[in-house]
Amino acid sequence: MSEALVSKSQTGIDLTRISQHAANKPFIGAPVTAGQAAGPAFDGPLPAPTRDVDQLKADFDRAGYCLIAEAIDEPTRAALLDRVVEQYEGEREAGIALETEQRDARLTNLLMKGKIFQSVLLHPIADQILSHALGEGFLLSTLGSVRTLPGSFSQGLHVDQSYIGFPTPVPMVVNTVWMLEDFTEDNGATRIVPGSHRWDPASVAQLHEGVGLHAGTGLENPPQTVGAVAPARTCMVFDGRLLHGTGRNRSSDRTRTGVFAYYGRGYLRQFENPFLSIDDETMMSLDPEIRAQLGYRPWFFLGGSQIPGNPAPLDQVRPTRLTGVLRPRGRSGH
Ligand SMILES: O=C(O)CCC(=O)C(=O)O
Repeated sequence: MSEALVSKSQTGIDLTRISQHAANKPFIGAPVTAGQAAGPAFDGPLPAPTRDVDQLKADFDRAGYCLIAEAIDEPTRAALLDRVVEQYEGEREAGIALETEQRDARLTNLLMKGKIFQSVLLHPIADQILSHALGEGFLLSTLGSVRTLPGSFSQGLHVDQSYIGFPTPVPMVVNTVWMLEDFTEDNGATRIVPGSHRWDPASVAQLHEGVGLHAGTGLENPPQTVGAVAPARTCMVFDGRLLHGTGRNRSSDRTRTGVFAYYGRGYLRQFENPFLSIDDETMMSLDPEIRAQLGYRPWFFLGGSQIPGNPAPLDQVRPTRLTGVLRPRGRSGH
């Protein structure tokens, strides 16, 4: 991958030094300087896992994240973990595993890598938080996994929507983390800065100017962060403006595995282009509602088929009846 992905002039954020980082990670965000807090310390109790939807929405708004208790059942958790581990080993053996500065184990494009991954989508509670945060018609932007390994490094703090390049009064993207193992202080629980989604945009913009400092140096977890510590089967939902990053795994024998389903507003380009990343057979095997979340359903008049706002047929990968060149009888042309 070439050095510069996007220049500062295009985005307002200098991304020129994160090419390797960005190439290796499914959940892009410009890393920021981890040193000093750029906003007020979070005031109030940290969210605890719950299934109470009103509480979850309140936690999300207040702290920038919430924790859905027992979001998946045990057999699903075990099957997801098996598939992640097996797939990663397969990719490693094939010589195509992603190499990250953090030295953790990552997978992308999971809809292509097993039916089981559909089980973290269309979740009755998570989807309520997603529409609360992103409005109706949100899109699945990418589905991947991150497994920290004993000794793997912390990741640079970042916000998941930094490529947008300007502050937004509402989240443009939201990430969900499906914890397949306990997330602990020792094994690399995601580091977060509670309340940072509401920090003064100017301070956050300043932090973005700090792009360049990055993890992968064996640094300890950034000082102003807390670990998103929670038991396996919890789902953390967090605001795309929340500062966060993978934690350092300082255990000698524990891993920490999460599946990350990342969503954006219905009018925002997806991280992984599903029409280029998912083959036809897999696309047709998906629940139609998942296909709708991948972009088969228009968002108002955006993303329609042939006519603005016209939904694509859901019984085929691509519409087969497309109107091409037509002329009145008796007229010829080229
Ligand atoms: O692994 C984690 O806990 C966070 C992952 C993340 O933020 C990223 O890959 O951008």
